Amino acid sequence: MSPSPELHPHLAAEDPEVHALLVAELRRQEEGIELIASENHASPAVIETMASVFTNKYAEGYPGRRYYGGCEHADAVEDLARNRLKELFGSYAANVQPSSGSQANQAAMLTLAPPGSKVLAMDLNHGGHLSHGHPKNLSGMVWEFHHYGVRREDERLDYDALAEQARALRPALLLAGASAYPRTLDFERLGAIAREVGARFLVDMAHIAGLVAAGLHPSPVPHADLVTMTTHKTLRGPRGGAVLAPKEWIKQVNSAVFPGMQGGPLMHVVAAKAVAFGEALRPEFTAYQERVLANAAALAAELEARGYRLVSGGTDNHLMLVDLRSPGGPDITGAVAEDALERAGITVNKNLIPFDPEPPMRTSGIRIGTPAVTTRGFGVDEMRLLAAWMDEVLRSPEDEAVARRIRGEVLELCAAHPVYPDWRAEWLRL
Ligand code: DSN
Repeated sequence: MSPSPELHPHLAAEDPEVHALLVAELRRQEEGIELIASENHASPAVIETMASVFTNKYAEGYPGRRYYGGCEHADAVEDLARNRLKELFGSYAANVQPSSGSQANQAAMLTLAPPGSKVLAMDLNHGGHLSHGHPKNLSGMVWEFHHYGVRREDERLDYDALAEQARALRPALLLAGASAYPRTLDFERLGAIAREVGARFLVDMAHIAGLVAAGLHPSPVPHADLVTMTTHKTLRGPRGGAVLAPKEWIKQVNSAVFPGMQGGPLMHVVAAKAVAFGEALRPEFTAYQERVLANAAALAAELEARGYRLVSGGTDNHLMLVDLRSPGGPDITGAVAEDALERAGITVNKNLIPFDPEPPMRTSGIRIGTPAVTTRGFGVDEMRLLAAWMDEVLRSPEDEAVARRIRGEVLELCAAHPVYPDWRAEWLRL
């Protein structure tokens, strides 16, 4: 049956080409299992808010001090977003305008470290992030980055070695936060190291913001000068960034975001951030984050029971890194695994593991996260199924019959756990 145009009638009439792509993407998300650790499914309310007339509004400046007229509703919605975010994390102040996590990071770094100064951050090859000083990222061009990593023996951060490195380097800024580190970060210890060497301390909590909001990961707010985040990962809001600041830094942060980094904020996204932060303040959000953790622990245990080695021996948070090349595993690259799982309807990303001999486009590992599948209602029973399916595909990555059979099972499971039940029924007519 062809898709119904009812939910986007104007788009369907005006631009059937884009409408078809939108429908195809909805179908891909509905009918596939999303295990990319940095992705999630935002609520219909968040998505509706993004598709709104706030996109038309220029609002350079901040509430009460704009460079354009007609900002009264933009002011009100940005105030709502800021106040909800402050309440969520117990922060003195917040800036909700960064369009991405990278821009939030750049604004925070501009605030805390003069261009050209030394910054000590986690190595991308050990789970850090591109915007933490990769030479081809703006951060690596503007600041002098040095990197710390995990210990070879247990693949965990070595805080003593990090402290030694910081004492020798005397950086202007210590930056903590990761996109592929499955263990709890000790922000108290990291803050103490920064203070000891006279560095400012910035935490990028993009991946774990939802867990921190729910009180399930220690908060960096008491220990850091500034905290940045994205709003679309565990926090389950619209795609974007934000900065938390104490009284002493907020003026500089605001001017680093605008005019430092950006012009007019994306007001439709700021409004959607207000909606998402409102959702995160409800008790159901804490229960959701508890299930994210329970699912990650269950999936990790199931994979280990099937012979897979997990980097650092498991997970404390929403993600795990699977080493596919170690004894007991399928001995394939991350790239082969990503492709094979995709054909079976399971989406993951290939990921370097610490000390990986493979290049980033091949890798020895995959990263798996549970935020999105938990949003659609998967629980521990579904984690058992998932581990069994993944194991079968990964051990026969070229076998099209296996991929086809498991694709069928994935479709059935997804139909039992729709992401957007109304849209699925009315729009896809599934
Ligand atoms: N690239 C994102 C991730 O997948 O972790 C972080 O920005």
